[in-house]
Amino acid sequence: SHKSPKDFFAPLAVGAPAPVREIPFRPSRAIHFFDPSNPKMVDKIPQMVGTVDVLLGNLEDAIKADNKLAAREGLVQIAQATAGLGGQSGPTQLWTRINALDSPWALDDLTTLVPAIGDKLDVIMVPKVQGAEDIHYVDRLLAQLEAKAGLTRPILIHAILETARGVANVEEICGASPRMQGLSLGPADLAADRKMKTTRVGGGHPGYLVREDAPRDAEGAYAYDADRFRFQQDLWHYTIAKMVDACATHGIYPYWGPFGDIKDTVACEDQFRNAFLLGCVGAWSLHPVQIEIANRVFSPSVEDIRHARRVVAAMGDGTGAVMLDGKMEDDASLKQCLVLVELADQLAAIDPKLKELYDG
Ligand code: 1VU
Ligand code: MG
Repeated sequence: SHKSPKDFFAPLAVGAPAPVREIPFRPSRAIHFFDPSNPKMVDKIPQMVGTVDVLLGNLEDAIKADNKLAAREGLVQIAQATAGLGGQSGPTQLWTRINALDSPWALDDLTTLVPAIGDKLDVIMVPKVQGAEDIHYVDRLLAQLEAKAGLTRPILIHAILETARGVANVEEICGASPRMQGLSLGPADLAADRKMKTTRVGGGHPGYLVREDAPRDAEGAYAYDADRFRFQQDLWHYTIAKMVDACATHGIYPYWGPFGDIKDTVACEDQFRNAFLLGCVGAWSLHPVQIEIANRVFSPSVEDIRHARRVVAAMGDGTGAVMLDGKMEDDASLKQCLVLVELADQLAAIDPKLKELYDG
């Protein structure tokens, strides 16, 4: 953007809250999606508060066109009626995913939700973001609505990376507004937009692989039909890594999105862990069984924390090089360890069970 740094942190509407200069880290291991127009799901929301870092009232895809209004109104009711949900005070953040900006619903989503529950809404997820212009539009509209509603805290924006153009513009999207909280990788829409040939929602594909060289027979001829190791590759590696770099550059947070094979909790865990290892802070949960997976995977293991703390202790003032268990540790590896220790401290502060594990 061609704004001066000073303008970047000026409110975009008279009376709107001042933009934040830093996006505070708040645990968001699982962003749990629910349909606010589905009574069975809504019933379960109050008891989920405190067990999941983020509850997200979904208004976009997966909500039937006929239910769009009921979902929007249902979300207002849930936000108003549920203690401990959203608005900094509670243990569980409240997010929403609004409809796409070119849909018939997005404008009413924003003009209804901000006045009614703007004080509870922590983050608004915007789908199908193509470039900075989409963020600028929502940014100004939110400022106007916040000013009108007398809100004192800016609502943050989270963009879904799920179009080829969005991926091409990922840097400018991350830097488009001080409201930018993070990005999620949306593997289903992204696959469709790119014309990838997988019909799965996240995860691998058995056809995307590399194969061991063919062995040679006694005469030195290649035996192409022999059994050869095949190594399945990760369809999402490039995009996750690109997203993580863009988010880290701009001081915002990257997330894996959905994993559609609800029953395959093993592969879901693999997908989440790949994202965790590459730098993501959380993932979406589409079904209650996925919350526990995300909470576990996006919390560092007790073994990693034990090791990291030993490195911290061995490194003293943090400079120089030492040997620990036959391995070199120095200023840089200390920083790697501090990433884990800081995350463990932040999670222990909100999760007594984890605190006990990490302290034990
Ligand atoms: O036991 P009950 O019948 O009272 O309740 C069911 C069910 O209603 C409930 N439940 C949920 N509760 C809260 N949040 C949820 N996300 C949720 N999902 C289900 O739990 C009880 C057991 O459910 P189930 O195992 O019988 O599962 P169902 O067949 O009812 O539902 C499965 C789906 C996948 C349809 C459901 O979980 C769902 O709609 N999840 C959310 C999907 C979503 O938000 N998709 C959009 C994000 S992904 C994307 O945009 C691109 C791919
Ligand atoms: Mg999508």
